[in-house]
Amino acid sequence: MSDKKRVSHPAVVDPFALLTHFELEGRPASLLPYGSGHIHETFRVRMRAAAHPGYILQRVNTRVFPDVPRLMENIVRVTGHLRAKTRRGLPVLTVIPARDGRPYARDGNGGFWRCYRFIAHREPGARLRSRHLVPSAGTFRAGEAGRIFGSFIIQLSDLPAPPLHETIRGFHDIEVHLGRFGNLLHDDPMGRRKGIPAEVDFVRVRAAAMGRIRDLGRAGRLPRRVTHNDTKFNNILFGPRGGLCVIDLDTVMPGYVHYDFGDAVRSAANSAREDEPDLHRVRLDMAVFQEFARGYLAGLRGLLNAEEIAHLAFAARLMTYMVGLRFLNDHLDGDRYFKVDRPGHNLRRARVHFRLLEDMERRCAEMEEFVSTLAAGLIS
Ligand code: ADP
Ligand code: GN1
Ligand code: MG
Repeated sequence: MSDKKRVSHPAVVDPFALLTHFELEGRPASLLPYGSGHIHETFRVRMRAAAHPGYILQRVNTRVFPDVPRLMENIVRVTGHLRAKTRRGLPVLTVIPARDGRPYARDGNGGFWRCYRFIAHREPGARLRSRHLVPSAGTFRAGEAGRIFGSFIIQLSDLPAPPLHETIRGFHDIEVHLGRFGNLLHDDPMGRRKGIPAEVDFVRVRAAAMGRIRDLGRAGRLPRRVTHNDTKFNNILFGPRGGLCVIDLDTVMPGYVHYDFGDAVRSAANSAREDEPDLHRVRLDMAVFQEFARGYLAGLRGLLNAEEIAHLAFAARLMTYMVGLRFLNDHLDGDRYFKVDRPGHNLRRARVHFRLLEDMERRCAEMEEFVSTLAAGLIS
């Protein structure tokens, strides 16, 4: 191999050493991998002064977020705005700047790191603490989550111009994901297509119906708002008395409320884990769906118009389909996007979502009716 072609092995980056780049209060004591997010490498930093809550250090996934300066520009703007709007005593995600003033630091390998103040919160019970798990919400927490995600839209509804950067292009554009699916089936880079004939049919027979939000949006019938776009249930932190705050602000950008509503329902109202091995356990938890919807509309305080409300129940089906499809695409593509623990992990997640969608389809009249009755003010 010529010198030109030789790839030098990057030095292993020591996350603890990275901490010296940031303006920390006091001296760090330890650092351990933390949380169950699918995207970034996340560490919890504890300080020598035990009373200090510590920090979250993240190596940003640049395959998913290629433009970190713009990503962090969004997050600084959004957290600044939220801070001004949030009730005293409630936490807001806080970016810790690097010593050079930027909201991120670089390592010797070109990697991007960022640091947040650690927000003390109540973790799910020990039974639920395994990696990659999204615990089903329970009705109280579902209502809280709805209220918090709803208020989040209100709080950001007067974010001053300019518009936020689009951090992932076409993130919730179903045509983008279906297009990718077609390409992956054609190229079949891992030879996995033959193992998923039922899933291919499942995706295809529903594809046309899933364009509804996109089409309404294009026709100018849905307002674009600043939305969170990753309203997975574990992106809300809870304290002993209820919800504390929204985290994971990487995808806050213009979108439709349907994406937030639907993504939250598919994660909170799944009676089983996102990667549940026993598909018989996967069903829609209707009580959780209802409490989430109730909280969401209460949090939004009448902001949504009739057209938006009319498609909320559908949005739960759309996002269950879309997230399932994204997992399936990643399975076909060799598991390059979502973190996985084992071979077939993404396929398992896709199957769980497709099963959940089937249950939503069976019960869609009940879901639709609940939302319209709720919106009509007949349910307090
Ligand atoms: P990902 O995009 O990989 O999901 P997140 O930003 O959601 O990354 O962080 C992963 C996990 O780290 C969260 O689910 C949460 O458990 C924890 N976490 C993130 N930020 C904070 C914070 N500021 N305080 C406490 N825990 C946090
Ligand atoms: C990812 O980042 P995290 O783990 O909260 C993903 C979401 C998916 C979710 C599926 C930026 O969420 O879109 O719905 O996994 N985030 C990104 O669990 O792709
Ligand atoms: Mg997350």
